[in-house]
Amino acid sequence: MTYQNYSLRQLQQIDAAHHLHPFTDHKELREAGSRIITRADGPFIYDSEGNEILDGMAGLWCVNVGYGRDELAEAAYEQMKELPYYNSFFRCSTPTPVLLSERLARIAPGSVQQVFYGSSGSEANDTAVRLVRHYWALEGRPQKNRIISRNMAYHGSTITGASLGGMEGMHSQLGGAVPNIVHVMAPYSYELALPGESDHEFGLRAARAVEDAIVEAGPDKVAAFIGEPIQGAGGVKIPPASYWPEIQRICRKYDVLLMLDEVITGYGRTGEWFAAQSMGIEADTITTAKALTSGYQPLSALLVGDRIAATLVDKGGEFFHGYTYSGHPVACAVALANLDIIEREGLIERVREETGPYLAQALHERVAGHALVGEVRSFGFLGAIEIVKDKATKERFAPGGSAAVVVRDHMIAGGLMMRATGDTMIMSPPLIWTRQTIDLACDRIVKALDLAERDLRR
Ligand code: PXG
Repeated sequence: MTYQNYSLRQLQQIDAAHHLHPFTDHKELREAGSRIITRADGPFIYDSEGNEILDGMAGLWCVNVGYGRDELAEAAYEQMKELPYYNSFFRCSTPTPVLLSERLARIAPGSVQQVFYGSSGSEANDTAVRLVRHYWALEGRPQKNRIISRNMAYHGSTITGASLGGMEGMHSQLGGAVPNIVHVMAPYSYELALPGESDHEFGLRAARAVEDAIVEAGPDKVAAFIGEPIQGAGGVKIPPASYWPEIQRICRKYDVLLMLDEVITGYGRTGEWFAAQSMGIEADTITTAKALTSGYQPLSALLVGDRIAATLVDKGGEFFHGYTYSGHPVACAVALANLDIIEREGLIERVREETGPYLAQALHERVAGHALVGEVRSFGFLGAIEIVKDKATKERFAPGGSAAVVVRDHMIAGGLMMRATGDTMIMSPPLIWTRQTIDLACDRIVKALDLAERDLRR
C-alpha cells in the first residue's frame, strides 16, 4: 500500500476523520485541511502539491544533519536485520546503546558520564525529575524535592513535562499539575528589561529570581533548578551572558542541583556539542533528544552527572523506572551514525565559526531594519524575529499573536518554514545550511515581511 494511490484531497479527508494531531485546533484543521509533507532532501521539504519549502525549523528543531542521509537509513536497516529489538531490563544490554553511552560520555561536559535512555524529550524529563527527587531521598533528605522552573519554559507534554513547563495554556488543561514545581521569570530582556537596565544587569536580576525562590522555600526544600539554556518553543529567548554563570553560582551556594534541558540546544545547535559549553556551566543532569538522531529515529538520552549516579549506584538498590524502548538498538545505531556525520563534516565548528555568525549578520543587516521588526536575535543556529506594530514603542498588533501568524503564512507560501510563537517568529535551521542557504532564507523572510505589512496595515 503506498500513499501515491491517494489524492491529496483523500489523504486530507482520512486525516481529518481519524488522526488527532498534537497542539492542534481540530475544528480549524478539518476546515482548512492539513499540509501533507511527502518527502525531503537536504535542506528542503516537499508537500504533496510539489511545493519546495526551505525548512527553517529542521523539522521540529531536530533534523540537524538535514534530510536524505542514506547513511542513517543504512544504519537502521543493518541494525534491524541484525537485532531489531531487545530490552535493557533484567541485566540485559545490546551493543549500540553501550557504545552510544560511551560516546556521549566523551562529548558531554563536566562530570556527566552516565546515560539513561527514552524515546522522547518528555520521557527524559520525567526520568530527570524522578532521578533528582530519588537522589535527595537516598541522601536522607526527601523533603528537598521542590523544582524551580521558569515561565514560558517548554519541557514536554507528558504530565511531568507540562508541569515543569511554564506554558499557561498547557497548565490550564492539566487538571492538576505535578506538585512542588514553581515558576520564576524568564530571562527575556526584550519584554522584561527595565528602562535603562543593561543586558548584564537584567541577566543578574533574572537569575536573582531563582535565588529568591530558593530562599522563600528554604534551601532544604529545593531539589533543583531546571532550564533550557536558550528557551526554544517559548520564543528563542537568549539570556544575557551574565545569566547562566550566576545561576550556577546560586545553585552551588544553596546546594540545589542544576538540570539543563538541552532537547533543542544539544548536538551542535549553539556551536558546541552542548549549550552548557557555550554558556560555560556544568550541570547535574542534561536532557537531550531530537538532534541526537537528527530526528531519524525517536530517541532521548538523559545525561547524568557523577554526583547523582554515584548515590544511585551506591545507595539506590533498584531504581523502579524505565521504558520498553530504553536503549532501543535501532535508534542508538542511528544516533551513532548521526554523531559520525556531525563530527566528520565539522558541522559544529562551521556553525560556531562561519554560518552562525553569518546568520546573525544577515538577520541584523537585512531583517532588523524592517518596519515590522522590533528585534532580531540569534545564537548559533537558533534565531528569532520580534513582530511589532511600532518599532520605537514595541507596541504589538492586536490581538496578541495574530500578526506572526500572518507573517508565517506568507513565509510558507513563499517557500520558507518558520514557526510563529506569540508575536515572535523563530527559526532553527539544519546545521548544513551554507551562506547561500542563509541568503535565500533572508530573501524569503524580507519578502514575507513586506507582504505581511501590506496585509496588517490595510
Ligand atoms: N524539552 C524541550 C526543551 C523541548 O523543546 C521537549 C523537552 C519534549 O520533547 P518531546 O520529544 O517529548 O516532544 C521539547 C520538545 C514547538 C515544539 O512548537 C517544541 C517541542 C516539541 C513540539 C513542539 O516549538 N520541543
